[in-house]
Amino acid sequence: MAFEQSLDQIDPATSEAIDHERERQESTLGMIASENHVSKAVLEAQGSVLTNKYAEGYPDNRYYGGCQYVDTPEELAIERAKALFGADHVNVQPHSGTQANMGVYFSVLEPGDKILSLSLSHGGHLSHGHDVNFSGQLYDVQQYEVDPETGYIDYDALHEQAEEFDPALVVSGSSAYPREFEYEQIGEIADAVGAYHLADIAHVTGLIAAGVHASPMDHAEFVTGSTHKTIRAGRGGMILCDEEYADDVDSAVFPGAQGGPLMHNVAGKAAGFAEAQTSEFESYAEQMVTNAKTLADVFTDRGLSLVSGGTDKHLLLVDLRESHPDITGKEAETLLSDVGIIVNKNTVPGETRSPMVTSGIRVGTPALTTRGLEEAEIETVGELIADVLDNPDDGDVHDRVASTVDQICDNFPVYE
Ligand code: DSN
Repeated sequence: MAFEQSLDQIDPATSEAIDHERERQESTLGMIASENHVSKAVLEAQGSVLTNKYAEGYPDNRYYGGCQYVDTPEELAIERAKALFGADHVNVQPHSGTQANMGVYFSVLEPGDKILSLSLSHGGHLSHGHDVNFSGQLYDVQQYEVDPETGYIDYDALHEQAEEFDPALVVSGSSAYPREFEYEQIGEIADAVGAYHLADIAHVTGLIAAGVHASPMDHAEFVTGSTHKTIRAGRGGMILCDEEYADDVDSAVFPGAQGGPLMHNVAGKAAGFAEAQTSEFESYAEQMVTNAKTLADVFTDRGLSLVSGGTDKHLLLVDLRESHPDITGKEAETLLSDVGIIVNKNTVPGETRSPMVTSGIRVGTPALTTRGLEEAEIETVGELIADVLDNPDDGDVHDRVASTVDQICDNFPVYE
């Protein structure tokens, strides 16, 4: 009976693709800043029979029968997130960070309301009001930028802009800004203009959970995040907020923006949050940042230019225009991918190339740190990256780099 058959019997092509992807993850150095390797426990939860269950509603208040067991992981995910982030109320049902932002917008904004957020090419995110995203189409969005000289957000300039624009919501948070956000200052700016403050901590959930970065909870009415990046839990998003917004947020997520929650992912969030409560996770989060700072030092020594001159977190944004004007971000991504180092091309502040070409690369340490790489190995990886960029046409260099990448991957397996 087909129902009893394994994936490779039913669908060999898909089965093979999964095997290849597992092998690709083992045999390359994943340095995409938003990616990580989840534990076997999180994989088990996400691959469980919870995928079969519909559970519209919230614990103890569902629209369908048979929800007595799915309530447990959702309640645990909520309680653990409350403890990790110091939140009054948590919703763990958003399918992604973007869905979490949608939930906040739908809870307190009307179409046409004003949002002030960081520009995508200066490190922001599509769901913060880019015109190709629902957020830019539904709301009246103005964006702030980093200071062109320093690469840091200029909070005085942001305050002036907020006074002039008079937004209903100010968004802090980013996908490619290498510095810690000053949540307190942004909260004060939002208060001064009568706006809500949404802190989107998607990239730094793990750093905040571990206490490596300060929590925005006291300075923002809403905090959103994705749950599979630095925090390494089940894939998806979450919203944290004060109790007074709890009902509005919950209704905005379901039934406002979503239907049935993905209970297997909610269970993955519960499992990952349990891991994030351990001292081992604190060490992991500290090491992610140490590794990124180590990488920044190597890159700087090798003449690469970093937006803002370095990093406070798990990622670096390399601006290639000065050191390698003839290599685009797209070409750098391909050159590195060919030797087994996986990064993504990224726009940089003042970008003149298209987002599909770009002048920069974003490089992150979450996945390598999960594999166990520390400063010594990260220094090697940094030198390998610089070697490839400095010798884009030298096959001997590329062969040497690829062989060292193989050795590192063999020495630091993900699951085996
Ligand atoms: N795609 C994610 C990133 O790479 O930062 C954000 O959603």
